[in-house]
Amino acid sequence: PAADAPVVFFVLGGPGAGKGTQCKKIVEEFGYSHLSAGDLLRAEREAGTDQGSMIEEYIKSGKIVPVEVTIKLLLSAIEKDGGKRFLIDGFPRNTNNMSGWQLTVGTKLALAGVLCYEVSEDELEARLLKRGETSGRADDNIETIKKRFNTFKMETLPVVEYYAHQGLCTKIDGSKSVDEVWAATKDFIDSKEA
Ligand code: UP5
Ligand code: MG
Repeated sequence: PAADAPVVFFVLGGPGAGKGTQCKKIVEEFGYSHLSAGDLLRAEREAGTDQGSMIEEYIKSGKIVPVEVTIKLLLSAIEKDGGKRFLIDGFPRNTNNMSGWQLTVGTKLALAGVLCYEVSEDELEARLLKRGETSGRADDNIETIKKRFNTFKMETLPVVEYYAHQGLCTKIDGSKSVDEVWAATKDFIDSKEA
């Protein structure tokens, strides 16, 4: 990447691992631009287009939306934002997502690291069911939660392991309190800013 290319951190972890919660805190403390792939897809779904109903089907069944759709949303959000430091939350979720990113973004943005929050399924399930009481999210129900876990294990964990092999992945215990997870997250970002 060019020396002035914007930097990107991917933020990964199972459904409900705290990706969004911690990204918000990074934004407050360090002023990064936060793009949640899931939030962008949920917003696009509201458009009420054919693509919107297609996205809804994928989200309700805990499956990964075709990469062309997600990348298009991410790239237009990156461009619109115009920032220099991005957190991309919940992407890439499979190897197809990774190659799509490589092909379309290539070296225009510099991948500076991958944060991965680790939390047990029991804890994730409890968090998501609790959130489901008020979130209105189409995927915060027990059937979809199980499917999301399956997709995470089969498709996203290999991505995490790939980055770990590259020495790019920092794993953080996400099962502790929000403040404790934040302390570890802040240390990580501090080390990158230094
Ligand atoms: N909470 C957070 N931290 C806590 C802590 N330390 N202790 C106790 N509670 C904690 O947190 C989840 C809940 O836990 C909240 O109630 C929070 O208060 C509490 P949150 O910060 O929202 O966790 P997050 O990891 O962001 O959970 P989220 O549900 O957003 O994760 P998913 O990965 O499931 O959702 P996402 O929005 O990324 O994707 C949804 C769907 O979109 C996918 O399943 C897929 O169908 C589709 N998608 C794609 O197809 N492609 C993509 O690239 C991205 C998404
Ligand atoms: Mg989220």
